Amino acid sequence: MKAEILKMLKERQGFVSGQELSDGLGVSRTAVWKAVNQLKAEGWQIEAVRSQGYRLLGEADVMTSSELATMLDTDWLGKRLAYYDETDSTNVQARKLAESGAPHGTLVAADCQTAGKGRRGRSWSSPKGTGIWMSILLRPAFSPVCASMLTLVAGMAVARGIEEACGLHPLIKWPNDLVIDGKKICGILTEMSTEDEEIRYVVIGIGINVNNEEFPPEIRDKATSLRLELGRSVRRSPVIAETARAFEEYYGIFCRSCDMSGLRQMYDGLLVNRGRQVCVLDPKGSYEGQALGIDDQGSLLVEREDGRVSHVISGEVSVRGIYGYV
Ligand code: BTX
Repeated sequence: MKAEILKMLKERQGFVSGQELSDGLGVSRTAVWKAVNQLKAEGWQIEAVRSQGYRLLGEADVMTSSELATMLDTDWLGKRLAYYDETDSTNVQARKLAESGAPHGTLVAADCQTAGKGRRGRSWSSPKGTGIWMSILLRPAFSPVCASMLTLVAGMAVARGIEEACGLHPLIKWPNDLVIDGKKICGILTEMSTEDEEIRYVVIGIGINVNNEEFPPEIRDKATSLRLELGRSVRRSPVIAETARAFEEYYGIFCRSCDMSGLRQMYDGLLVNRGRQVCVLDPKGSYEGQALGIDDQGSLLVEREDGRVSHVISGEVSVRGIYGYV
């Protein structure tokens, strides 16, 4: 009911009477009053005037399940929503939900993570009230070998979501980071559970720095946030909503061929490494070359000095810029 009240208040510039809300929702005026009080407690500024009703005063950056539910304009992503004020890791929670039968498209989001995960045992800084820490649960029918490409699909969706929601243009550092001005704004962690060569589920974890004003010393030089780039705060739920919408679109294109062929050109246009000298840190021997773009399987194409082109597979190696992180 909170989500519906919020929607009605947002749609109206002025006051909505308690009677109108209670008639529209088929509940008592006391129930409306209680729900409005809960919304206020969540941080919404709602004015209540005895003879006129309720009016939304400002758009706060509150992230609650009712706020997210009103913002999401998707066909299947986020129809089931799990929201936590605080949790260890949304990927961990999404995996638990998957194990207990949660459906394809379940979206898990948190205001704060106490044990946010990066790749290979690294941690992800996820302080309260600052960022988007969310995971998408998928139950695809395609083969497990295709799953790593979902990281690339998600990266494109986040780039578009940020652009639509606040006008910034992040680029992708292959395969799983988004950067603005050479600094990391987003990281993506894709995890999968398989059985008998089939995918049971995939969890795509997305961390976006939104309103962080500072970072822990060890990442201060290489991390940034939308707020630091724009010089103003940004509401998180529209970024989530735009990202979810873009993800649905790109995932649909991906599923037609189960490879990057339909998205490759767009991906290459977002690739920060493209045309740059990179160092490929391969356990079998590091080498340098020029990043050309990706192939249909999502591998990074790197042209070496002797003209040979290597297809770098994500997960096996790291790619660094010659003069720094990108
Ligand atoms: P990664 O292993 O590529 O990056 C992790 C590294 O990035 C860390 O070792 C640190 O140097 C740096 N780092 C840590 N926190 C931040 C931050 N907030 N901003 C910029 N740099 C940072 C990238 O792993 C994948 C991260 C996925 C995070 C999401 S959040 C929702 C979901 N739940 C979860 O536990 N993880 C994912």
